[in-house]
Amino acid sequence: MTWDSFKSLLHHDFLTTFADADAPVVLADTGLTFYALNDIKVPEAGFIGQLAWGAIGYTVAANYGAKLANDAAGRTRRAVTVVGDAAFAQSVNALGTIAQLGLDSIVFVIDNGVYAIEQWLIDAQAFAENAPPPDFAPLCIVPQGAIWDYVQMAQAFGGAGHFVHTNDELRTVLAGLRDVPVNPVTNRPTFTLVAVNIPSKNLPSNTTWKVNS
Ligand SMILES: Cc1ncc(C[n+]2csc(CCOP(=O)(O)OP(=O)(O)O)c2C)c(N)n1
Ligand SMILES: [Mg+2]
Repeated sequence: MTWDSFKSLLHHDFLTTFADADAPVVLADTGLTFYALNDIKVPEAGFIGQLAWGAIGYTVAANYGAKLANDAAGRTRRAVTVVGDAAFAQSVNALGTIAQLGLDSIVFVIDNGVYAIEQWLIDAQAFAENAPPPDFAPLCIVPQGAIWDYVQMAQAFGGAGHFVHTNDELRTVLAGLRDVPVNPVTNRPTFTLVAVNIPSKNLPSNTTWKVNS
């Protein structure tokens, strides 16, 4: 899988299956997630991203803020977060609140094992195919992804979880996202977490200009 294939499948196999009036709101966290998604085509008021503060991890909690605001305005729109693995590690507990509130949110965690945007900023050459080792600065490694079990974590917080490693697996999960899981305790809708494995060295095509070929 690549950032570009993820974006393409998310767009064509899920987002465009909605009418404009009930189109999901996409929240792109700070990191490569923002750069990968900042040219995605969405209906009006369908995208949240912010680089003013640039804090990582806000889109897990902002997910239910966006959902509740739309509900209050009488609009039925799902909130879809796309968040990097390091950013997600800052705010994972917000999943519990989404389950408690009974919301049908979706959270894609991009499991690339690195603070990719930091490496891209300090030395983008590490992303080149023939870059000499060490590939990434030690500070850019995200340990959580290797330790955490995203599927069990989703279940523990009261939602449903998937882990996809290929485009076909992602297609299958996207096709099932319309079936909102129900939490057995609250008997209400709950979130779906989808961990998406993308190689550390992969970049969205709109960021590769910084890597000398
Ligand atoms: C609260 C906070 N802590 C640290 C940073 C610095 N920072 C910016 S991007 C980033 C790494 C993001 O990594 P990840 O979420 O895995 O995204 P990727 O670029 O790998 O997709 C860090 C640590 C920040 N912006 N905000
Ligand atoms: Mg990352």
